[in-house]
Amino acid sequence: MTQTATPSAADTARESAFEAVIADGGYIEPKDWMPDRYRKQLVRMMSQHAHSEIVGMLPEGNWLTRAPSLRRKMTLLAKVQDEAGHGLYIYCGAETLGVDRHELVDQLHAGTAKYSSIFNYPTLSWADIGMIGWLVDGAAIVNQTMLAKASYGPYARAMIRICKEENFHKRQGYEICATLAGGTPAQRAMAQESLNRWWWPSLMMFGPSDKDSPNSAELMKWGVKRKSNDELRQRFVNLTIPQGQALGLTFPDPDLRYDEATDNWEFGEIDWDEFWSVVKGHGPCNEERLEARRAAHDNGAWVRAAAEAYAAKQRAARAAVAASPRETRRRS
Ligand code: FAQ
Repeated sequence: MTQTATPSAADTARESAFEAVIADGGYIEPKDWMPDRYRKQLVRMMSQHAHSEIVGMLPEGNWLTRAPSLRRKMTLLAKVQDEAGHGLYIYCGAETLGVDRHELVDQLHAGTAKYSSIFNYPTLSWADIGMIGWLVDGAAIVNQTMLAKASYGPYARAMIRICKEENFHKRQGYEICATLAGGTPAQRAMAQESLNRWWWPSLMMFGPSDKDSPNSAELMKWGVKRKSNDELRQRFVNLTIPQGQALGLTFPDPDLRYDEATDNWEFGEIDWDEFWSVVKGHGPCNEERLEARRAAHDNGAWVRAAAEAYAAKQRAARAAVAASPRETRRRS
């Protein structure tokens, strides 16, 4: 027979303090007490998010050598570097919860960690780079602007900074789409074909519908999520349809219609079988993406070894100075 320990007065007091901060809309900081589940949920979300930023470099990286002009190449290069920065930033944030980023990266390479489904689709044309900026960064901004109000301080602050850069990426992508949509018939067709492929996977980025989202209730109770998956998806659709119309492009959804009563763009049913299949590792590029990440990790082993050797040398030099007599220290 298992026995459940009765919580002590101290346990109850710290739990009440935690709940009070949440109820007040305040921030939980790394050294504050937090329930185990809260910590676990944040590690889960933040590690998936960090992995998404890192894996998300791959579809765009595919076009660095083929960007149509020097200007496009430079801006794409800067965007891909920004995504790397976001990943590192969020891994740091996750480490404030007591996990080691190497452990998280190992999970990614072992195929046991998740990352956003969207990055398992291929980039077949230059227009895809425009669509990723406009739609994928656009969806990420809608999601992350809310996460910037999350109850865990380091995550919320990371989101504020990241959203500023994602906004720039979105404009960059939209400008590519506008150029193609206003270009030759072939360029316009390329933009339309790309929108046809990226529209539905972009809607899937927001996760399963609320009724099938096992984590939402807990995350919303604790103020990590401030809006549900479906609410954010609807907001993204409402913002994006007029932007597509301004470009003269058509969305691949015969059920799309504006509902004046709710002021919402209603949309058709998402193919949830496709979504779960991609999440479970059977999307068009899942294997390729993981293989590329593993290879990058292996090829970067010498960089990590060199950085570690340099850090060890610096530590030894600092220790020698600290151990030397005061007189020698002043002269050196
Ligand atoms: N893909 O119970 P829920 C970006 C999983 S960053 C794969 O609803 P939750 C920047 C979910 O993990 C994009 N898996 O989960 C960029 C859970 O599995 P688990 C990434 C998904 O956490 C732009 C299960 O399904 N952004 O794009 C997906 O409450 C351009 C049940 O789902 C973030 O990570 C999916 N789409 O809500 C970079 C933002 N959706 O863990 C390069 C932070 C759900 O129980 C280029 N994350 N799953 O085994 C979030 O906001 C949330 O985690 C959601 C999912 C909304 C993604």
